[in-house]
Amino acid sequence: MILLISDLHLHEERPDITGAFLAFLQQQAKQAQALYILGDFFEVWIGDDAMTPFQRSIAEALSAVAASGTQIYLMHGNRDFLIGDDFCQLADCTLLKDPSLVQLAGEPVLLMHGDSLCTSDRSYIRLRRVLRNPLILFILRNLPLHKRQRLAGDLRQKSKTSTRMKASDITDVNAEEVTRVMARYKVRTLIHGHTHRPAIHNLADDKQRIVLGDWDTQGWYIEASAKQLTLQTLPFTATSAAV
Ligand code: LP5
Repeated sequence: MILLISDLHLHEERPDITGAFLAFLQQQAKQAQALYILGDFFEVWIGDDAMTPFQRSIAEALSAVAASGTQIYLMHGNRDFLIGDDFCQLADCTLLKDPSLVQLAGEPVLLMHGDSLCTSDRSYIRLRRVLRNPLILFILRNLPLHKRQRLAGDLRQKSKTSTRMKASDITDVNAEEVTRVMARYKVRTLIHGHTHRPAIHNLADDKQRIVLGDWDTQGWYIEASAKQLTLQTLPFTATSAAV
């Protein structure tokens, strides 16, 4: 069995989410062959050199699960694209490119964070292009810590203000972009997060787009068995239920 999660937005101020995730690691992930984390695992990440004790403890929890035999794969999200090799070494996980093709439930499945599919959100796509430019990434990684903290805070603030003004269809994925990407990678199934709109969308030609939900009042994960993919919820109290 393989598990996929996205958008936990882990941070110290949400011990309920952290607790649910640590329980998920013990109760579900330890039994899995692999765990895929599709971005925005942390609320914000400003560099491995700025890792807090809280973030370090999460890396150690992942590493303990990896030691029990579960392969852990991590994809960047729009909040934590500065996660680098030091974190991955500590967590014993492999950084996954966005997009990545993997074999799940007997077929090739495309995994993405999902932000790059939101092509109607022009100002975000422009910002993404700037922030993911290798030269800008190099500069950001080498800024003094206090400057990175201030920049991340400013960006969050601008993003909150700007997102409130955007129509709901602007911040969702663009249907044409989904069709284009799925055709390019020749897949019947696409899995992503980012939009916080968990659902299974049945598309033309027997294709499907499965959207993982963010962890807020409950958790979301996909369980991939040898034959099928199921989207499941995880109540923050105890056991999980299929939807
Ligand atoms: O995050 P979320 O889901 O709330 O909103 C996203 C888009 N916003 C973002 C920005 C992040 O929230 C902030 C990331 C901060 C931390 C990362 C580290 C940063 C590095 C700095 C330190 C080293 O991704 C939001 C989308 C929304 O998803 C839905 O898809 O709409 O996009 C925006 O709101 C962006 C605005 O539209 C444009 C804001 C312009 C800001 C211009 C500042 C330029 C600074 C350039 C710096 C080099």
